Amino acid sequence: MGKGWCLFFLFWPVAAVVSCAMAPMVGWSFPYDNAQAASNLGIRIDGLFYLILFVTAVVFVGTQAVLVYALWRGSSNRDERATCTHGNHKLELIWSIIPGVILLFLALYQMNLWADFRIKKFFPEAAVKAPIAEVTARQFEWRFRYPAIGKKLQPKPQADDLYSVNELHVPFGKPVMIQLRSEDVQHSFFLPALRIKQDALPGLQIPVWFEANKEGVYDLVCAELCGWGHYKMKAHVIVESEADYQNYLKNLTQQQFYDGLGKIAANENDSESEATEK
Ligand SMILES: [Cu+2]
Repeated sequence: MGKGWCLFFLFWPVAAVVSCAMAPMVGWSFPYDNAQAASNLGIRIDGLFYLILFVTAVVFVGTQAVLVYALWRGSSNRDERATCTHGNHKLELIWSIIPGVILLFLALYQMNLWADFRIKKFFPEAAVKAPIAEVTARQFEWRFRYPAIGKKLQPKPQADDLYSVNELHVPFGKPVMIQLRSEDVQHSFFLPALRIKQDALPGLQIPVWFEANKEGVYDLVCAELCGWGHYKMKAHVIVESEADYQNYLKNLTQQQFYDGLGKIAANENDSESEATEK
């Protein structure tokens, strides 16, 4: 093999490392221009991601360096011949034990985060006691059912529940929980900016909690190929102050229970009260 080929095989790993290092600068990394995750849990998940990226990067660079070295040495001295070896016990042990130890470390290291994210026992108590909404995924939209102001979300729909489609409002700076359902096929509730992702399965009600740490409008998408209109399941989560959130619920209540005669009815009451005053 000529030196040209050595350079060719050197070029690709170098290009991979350089493009990876540049990714955050050109917006190829995390969503929203590589902004920090919009939830505290998301920031911890990013930390785990960077740790795994670091470990895999070290292994990748190390193995590629050895490969290029072997190619270069082989192409430099035509008299030197490689020897064929088989079943090197020592090597087998080294490359089994080292990855095993690394994987075991990662498995143990992420357990707390996994528990906080997925196991209901570890969810913040306030969020578990008062889920803010039931989220129902269906072909092809997201439906949200909030309890009436001052009431708790019930498993079955209530007459005074509030509804919205493709727009979920939540207050920021406090943990909130939703009950996730699917009306038909398997969907997946994905908030990229908050690093929250949970499958929605027919017949199950799955609790999902998150705590948004920044106000903003974030994408809510379906991360499961759920049918021809899968791409349409693009909704928004509006993270706002507690006051704005309460206002939203009030407006929703007014809109939803407006019978189309509200103003006339109010005028009638006025004239009646005027009549009684006279
Ligand atoms: Cu879907």
